Formats: sequence, C-alpha cells, structure tokens
Amino acid sequence: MTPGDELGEVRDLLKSARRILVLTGAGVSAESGVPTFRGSDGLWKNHRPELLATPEAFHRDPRLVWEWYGWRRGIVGACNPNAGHDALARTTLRNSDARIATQNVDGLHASALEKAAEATVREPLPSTRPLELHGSLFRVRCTGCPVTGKHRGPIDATSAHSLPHCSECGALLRPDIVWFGEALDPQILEEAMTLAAAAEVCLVVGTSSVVQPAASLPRLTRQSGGRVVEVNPEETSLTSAAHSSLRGTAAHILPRILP
Ligand code: BV8
Ligand code: ZN
Repeated sequence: MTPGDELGEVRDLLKSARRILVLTGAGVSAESGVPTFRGSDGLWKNHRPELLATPEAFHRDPRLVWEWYGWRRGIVGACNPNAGHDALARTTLRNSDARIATQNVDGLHASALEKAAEATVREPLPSTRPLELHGSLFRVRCTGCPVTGKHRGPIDATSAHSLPHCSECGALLRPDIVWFGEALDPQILEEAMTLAAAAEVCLVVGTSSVVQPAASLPRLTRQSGGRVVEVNPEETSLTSAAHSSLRGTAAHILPRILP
C-alpha cells in the first residue's frame, strides 16, 4: 500500500470513529520549537534525566532542578501551538468523545484548544480538556501543605532563598510535574486507561513509547479490539503493535488525517 493510500485509509477510519483517544509525546511539540527528550536537541542533552526529573534530585539540589525547569519554562513560554496541535484541538472541539492524553508538560494542547474555541465561539466542555498525564511546567505544588496552583513567572534560582516558596506555610514549592519514580495522579491515570480501553481508535503522536505507564495505553485499545495508529517520523517500540504507522511529522500529517 502506498503512503497516500494508507493516509486515506486512516483519514476514513478517523472520520467514521466516534471514540478516539489521542496519546501525545514531545514530538507533537517539536515543530513548535520545544526540544524533545531523546532527540539530538534533547532536553536531557546537558543533563541525564535521573539527575534532574526525580524527587531525589530535587531533595538533593532544588536550585539546580528549579534552574532547569525555569530554563524550560522560558523556552516553552515563547512557543506556540503548531498545525498538529490545532488539528487535534478542532477534532476534540467537534467530537466530545475524542480526547487527548498528553505526556507533555508544555500546555500547548490547552492553548490550541482555547484558540480553536475562540475561532468557533464555542466553550470547550471541561470534560474535553487534555489529560496532562505528567503535570504542567506552569503549575506548582507545595512540599509542605496541599497548596497547588498556576505559576508562570521566571524562576530566580540564584539561591535557596530566592526559589519559590509557599505563601501559606512558607515551605519550598516544586513543579507540579510527575518525576521518574513518582506515581501519576491516580484519577487522571484511571480516566486515561478507561478512555483507552473504550476507544475505537488510539492515535499515538510523537512519542518514543518508552515511558510507562503512558506507553501501555495504546495496548489497552488494541486488547479491547480498537485500532492503533501511530504518527512518527521514526519507528518506535510501539510500531510493531500499531495497525498503521504513518511516517511523518505531526504538523504535516495530522491536518491531513483528522476530520
Ligand atoms: C512510575 C515529566 C511507579 C518530567 C516525565 C514499567 C512500569 C512502570 C514504570 C516503569 C516501568 N519501567 C520503568 C519504569 C519507570 C519509569 C519509566 O517509564 N522509565 C522509562 C525511562 C523506562 N516510569 C516512571 O517513573 C513513572 N512513574 O512508574 O511510578 C510508581 C507507582 C506507584 C507508586 C510510586 C511509583 C513516571 C513517568 C513520568 C516521568 N516524567 N515527564 C519532565 O517533563 O521534566 S516523562 C518524559 O518522557 C516526558 O513527559 C516525555 O513526554 C516522556 C516520554 O518521552 P517522549 O514524549 O516519548 O519524548 P521522546 O523524546 O522520547 O520521543 C519523541 C518522539 O517524537 C520520538 O519518537 C521522535 O521520533 C518523535 N518526533 C520527533 N519530531 C517529531 C516527532 N513526532 C512527530 N512529529 C515531529 N515533528
Ligand atoms: Zn505550603
């Protein structure tokens, strides 16, 4: 089958499907200028993940970890959703049974949804907001009390005292992000697993499908008789389990396959 035929087949599948779960990873934001994790421009390039994205690293050196997240906030804050995010946003606005579960913490799916809603003068249903499996760069939570909230400003990591602290209890604030070795929010994970098991199609975009438990979601769709479609310029550890694997980038492929 030529790539064009496969694209057409996937387009028809997504047109006729109602229940769609989209799982995205860092690759969906690559064309917005956000570095991926394991690519040559990877976010980990100057550091190794276990040195930074772990509770142990934060306990050991909160200044270094906050410095890295502050740097990433600066990069991501200057990025906009790309045509891939926009195509996904239009689909989830049009079909409330089409949901996004993202591993990304860049907030670009939410921005694209807001932009699409303004264009169609339609309020996105709260239930259709993207599931942020690994949290958000722009939210913090307190290490000493239940306080959590939006936090977009620059981080002053020049000293332990200049790091963000809780206005309620004075304890250090941390990024509201799921680090390696930490459990995902059980409610968010359960919702994502329920959506995956019920999906007619799981569309997997821009992830190396290495990080668990997110990488297991498409397999739940397949086990329940749903179709798994991958969009990625490269082969991944999911490719052999996918019914279709479209070689290309998110911004190029998604507008061509989504209704
Ligand atoms: C947990 C936040 C247990 C941080 C991240 C088996 C079962 C369960 C756990 C494990 C397991 N084996 C190992 C584990 C532990 C670990 C894990 O999975 N490790 C991996 C490395 C093997 N998992 C965990 O620790 C998870 N927690 O299991 O807890 C537990 C249970 C109960 C109680 C206590 C503990 C937590 C995982 C979450 C970690 N946090 N992010 C931050 O962002 O700073 S993960 C991080 O990796 C990001 O979220 C990122 O999204 C994610 C996955 O990476 P990708 O998105 O796939 O990015 P990558 O660069 O790898 O790939 C990009 C892809 O895009 C490539 O394929 C490329 O070809 C493609 N691409 C490039 N350009 C484009 C493109 N595609 C389309 N268009 C383009 N233009
Ligand atoms: Zn507090």
